[in-house]
Amino acid sequence: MVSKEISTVKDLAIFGADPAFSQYKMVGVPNIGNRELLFSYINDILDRKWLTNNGKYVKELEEKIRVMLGVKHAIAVSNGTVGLEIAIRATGMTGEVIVPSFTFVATAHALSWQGIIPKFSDINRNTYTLDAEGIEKNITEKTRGIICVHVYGRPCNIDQISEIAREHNLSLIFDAAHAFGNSYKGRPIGNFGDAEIFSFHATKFFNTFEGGAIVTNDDDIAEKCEQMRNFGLNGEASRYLGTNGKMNEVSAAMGLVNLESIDEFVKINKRNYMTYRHELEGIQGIKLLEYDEREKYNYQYVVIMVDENSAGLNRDDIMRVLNAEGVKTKRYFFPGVHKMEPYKTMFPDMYKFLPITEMVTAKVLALPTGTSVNDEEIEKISQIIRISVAHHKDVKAKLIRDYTNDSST
Ligand code: T4K
Repeated sequence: MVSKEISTVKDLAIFGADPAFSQYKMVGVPNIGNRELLFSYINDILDRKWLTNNGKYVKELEEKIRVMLGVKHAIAVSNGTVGLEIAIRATGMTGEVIVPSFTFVATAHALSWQGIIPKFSDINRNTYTLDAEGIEKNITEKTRGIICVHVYGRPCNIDQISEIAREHNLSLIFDAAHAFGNSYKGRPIGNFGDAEIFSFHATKFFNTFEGGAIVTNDDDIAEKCEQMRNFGLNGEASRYLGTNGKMNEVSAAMGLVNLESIDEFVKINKRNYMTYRHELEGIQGIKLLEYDEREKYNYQYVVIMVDENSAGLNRDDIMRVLNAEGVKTKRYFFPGVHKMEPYKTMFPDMYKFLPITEMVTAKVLALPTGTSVNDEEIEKISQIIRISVAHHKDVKAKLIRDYTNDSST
């Protein structure tokens, strides 16, 4: 519910006015498709008494994903992180693997969890994905692979990076956690590298509660991934070291239900994005992340870059102003993974080699989108940002006063 009008700086909640939203508007609120259909599937699952271990719903979901993406193999898993871990092992990554630090921490943890050292490489200043030249510079005799992340669903420089991987004989995985349904040069994401991994976590625009998928066009990798997600079993005996990465039937049912609404979710996300674009236009120092109109996108992340020099406020100031209004933004991604443990201790000087990551992590802010926000609410959120920037001196002074008072109590 949007209540108050915001036309002057005194209308902002940080100055004591009522918050714009009585219930929090949040990033990552799940999109939920046809409930009746989901309940009927769950009843069927309960009647059939087959709850997990490659059941009917999992197989059906895998087949639908496979066809949708035009890939040879889609392997449903319990979550994107386990999907990464399995793919890392199945593609033979060991030693050191090049990754971005500008990503969700799971990308690096999936390597470290199995004793592989993540070698952080900087991102490109325009795309925020791994910089191809930087990758080349970071390759050493210990490097066995590259994991690139399609951050916010915007594809990496896939052609150039695939070429580098080929030249240096490195395994290549794309962390496509954000890029389900997106394309690169007109071809669906999922068709590149040795394997790509999706996350179907609740906060993703397409969710299976928890879940994910490994997709690949390589028969050998697919077979390994399938068996590794099931303890490495091939029949009764294990053939590989494996884990339990199976998706359960209820998650798969949720996936099938949400697949039916996926076009609707994208339509809503895109409309939200366009509304933000219109409403945020011309605000000094606020730049909306752009998507290349020639490609397909799910538009699940609406991200602004806050340039303090022009806006007079930094990203955290905007976050605090919005928070006071009942808008919970997310700093995707802050801090850089190199500043989190165990990496901070392992590589204390890493920040010196990641100047673009340092700059970008200080500026990005994800705003609420998806089926739980409407145009009027987006207009309100944008208006809060506009008024704050227009009166940045007053806002900054108030935030500093509040901060000083908070710290002294
Ligand atoms: N690679 C990349 C690049 C990723 O972004 C991710 C996951 C992975 C790999 C690993 O995939 P998974 O193993 O997760 O499948 C969230 C998600 O937990 C995580 O899946 C996601 N990336 C990451 C970007 O976002 P947090 O720590 O921000 O989650 P949390 O609990 O703060 O929730 C985020 C927002 O969503 C809040 O505003 C609350 C809202 N929310 C959340 C849940 C769970 C809801 O409204 N309803 C819900 O059910 O990590």
